[in-house]
Amino acid sequence: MVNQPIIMGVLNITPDSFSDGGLFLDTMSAVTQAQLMVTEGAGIIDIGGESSRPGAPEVSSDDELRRVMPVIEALYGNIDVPISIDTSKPIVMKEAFAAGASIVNDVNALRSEGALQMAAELGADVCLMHMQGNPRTMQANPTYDNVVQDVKEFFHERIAACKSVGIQLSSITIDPGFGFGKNLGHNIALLKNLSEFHDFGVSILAGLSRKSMIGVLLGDKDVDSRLIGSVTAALIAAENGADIIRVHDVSETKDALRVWEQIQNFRE
Ligand code: 7PJ
Repeated sequence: MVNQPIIMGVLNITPDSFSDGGLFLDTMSAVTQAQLMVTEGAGIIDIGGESSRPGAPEVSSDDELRRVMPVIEALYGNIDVPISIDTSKPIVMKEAFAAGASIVNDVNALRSEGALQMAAELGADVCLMHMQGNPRTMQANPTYDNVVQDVKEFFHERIAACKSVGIQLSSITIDPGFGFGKNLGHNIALLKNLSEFHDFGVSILAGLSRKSMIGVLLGDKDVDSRLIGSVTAALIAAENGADIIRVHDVSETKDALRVWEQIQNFRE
């Protein structure tokens, strides 16, 4: 029996996120959106206050906290799925956990000053995402010897770092970081070889939803026209062993995964 991956529903609380920017600034609409995603089948809600799209400006911890804290406080106790905080900053991790978050989703894989120690101190489940460079510059000229091997080496080092502070394998998820310092060929190689990341004995997360690689594969479709492409990519990630899939469009992705799971498990 295979189980369908868990859906992580994206809730961006930023004025400049590339797809739903500005829409959820209001706390109540963010809460409503999160509750809707849970009803539709999300098993985790991922809350982020720092856009990490290519070229995005840095956000201060004060601004990040101002964005995410009211939403976490309003959500905690009102949804029955874990809340993850999409941040690289230790202070944001700490405050978010005090308000009820239980997962750290860090696009910087706990490499920021103090982040590793904070995640350990909080007893957090962590998602370590691979990124080459930083969001300001990462898409300029991403370069790898062998993208799959290079990203695996990165996880080898980051998982060892987690173990050194007492974070156990069962608390770790890794994510190749589609679009984070990768060209189209890099992204496709990582998706086709996703199952290789199971070598580490940890869960795998894939985030492909509405990303520019989907737009490119569709002949430069803009972000509002990437739904079916995104669901297709989610299915391929499921087929290749993803345990968690991070998406904006929960209900549509859930339908695809339900069909996939039943077909996988059918025995003649
Ligand atoms: C990802 C993320 C991703 C993880 C963002 C967007 C850009 N966290 N945060 N994986 N992407 N773990 O929502 O497309 O791919 S921000």
